[in-house]
Amino acid sequence: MNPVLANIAQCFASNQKILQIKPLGNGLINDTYWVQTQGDDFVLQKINAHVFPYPEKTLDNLLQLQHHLKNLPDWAIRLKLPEILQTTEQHYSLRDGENNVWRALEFISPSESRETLSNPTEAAEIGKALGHFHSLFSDLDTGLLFDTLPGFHVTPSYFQAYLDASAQSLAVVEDDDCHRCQDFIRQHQTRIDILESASQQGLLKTRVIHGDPKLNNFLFACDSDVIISLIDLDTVKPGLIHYDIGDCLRSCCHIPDNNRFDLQLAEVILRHYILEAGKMMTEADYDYLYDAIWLIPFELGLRFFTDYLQGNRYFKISEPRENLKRAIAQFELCSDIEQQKPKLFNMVEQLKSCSTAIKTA
Ligand code: GN1
Ligand code: MG
Repeated sequence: MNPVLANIAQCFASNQKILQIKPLGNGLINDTYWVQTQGDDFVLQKINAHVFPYPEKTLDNLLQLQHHLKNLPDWAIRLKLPEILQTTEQHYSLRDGENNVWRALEFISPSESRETLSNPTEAAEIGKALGHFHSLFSDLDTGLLFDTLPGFHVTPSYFQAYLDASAQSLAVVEDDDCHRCQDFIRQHQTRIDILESASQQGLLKTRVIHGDPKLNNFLFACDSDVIISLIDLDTVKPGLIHYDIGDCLRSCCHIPDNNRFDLQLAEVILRHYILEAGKMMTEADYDYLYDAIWLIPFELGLRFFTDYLQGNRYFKISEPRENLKRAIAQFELCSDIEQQKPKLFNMVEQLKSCSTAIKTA
């Protein structure tokens, strides 16, 4: 066991003996560990301060969410959010000698995360869980949440960062793969501000969002299709539900072997999302669904590509071209979404009319 890590973990472990510390998950930003103790296990994380400029604020936001849930009856809550553990000195986080911020969270167990969806029942659960999350916090004042990551999912800001990076001397030599990415970005640049301009025009409402509802952030009960938790709450903040819907679908419906978009799964996820959260959705919310489904993978591709050009400072990598490959995969996914645009439009129209029928029944 790494003695430095063990020392930090012990600060959150009360008097429980620590048995083992293992890396947990495959997050690209924070360092996450599973701490096994003689008592309850917990999750230990070093928050990436280059990404989250005020790491402790992520905990303030989580406390706000927990507080909000305490005012709701138990039967109304179907998702468990992890509790924050305190240090022996009753702090929610600690700074180590190198000024890194560490925090510990409840290990929600028994549970499991999944990397691919294997059946429509799981997809339905994903849609329900995201809709339930949005509904649970739909009456939480967004002003109570700190913006832990300014500019997150604001695609025009990422585009500006890309232009700035491109104007400076690059950390890499441009090759054909780079040119493909650059061409793709150039061809689509007029669509970059679609969600932000709708938001600025007051067409889309700012609500409490998760920010990163990718498939492996939903925890399933073991050997079951039931979702019991939605984790990784650092990016919970005011934003558009479209960011979450787009992010959830780009992660759940991405077929990695060929970078195609699984329309059937998307339909199931969206239908169940709407069954849960449709009551808070407006006509305009439906009108921008296709744009969100296209834009969020485009944005992620742009973020990966910019990071590659800048020498991989943001996302963790295991080989130098990984961010370039990730960018190409996202852009190919976007192309497939574009190909399926008429079908996606039809699907949204049908979902909209079903939900109107339910609302007026
Ligand atoms: C990052 O660290 P992780 O994997 O939870 C990123 C998300 C991306 C995701 C892509 C704060 O999340 O926006 O969608 O990688 N989080 C942040 O895998 O930038
Ligand atoms: Mg995350």
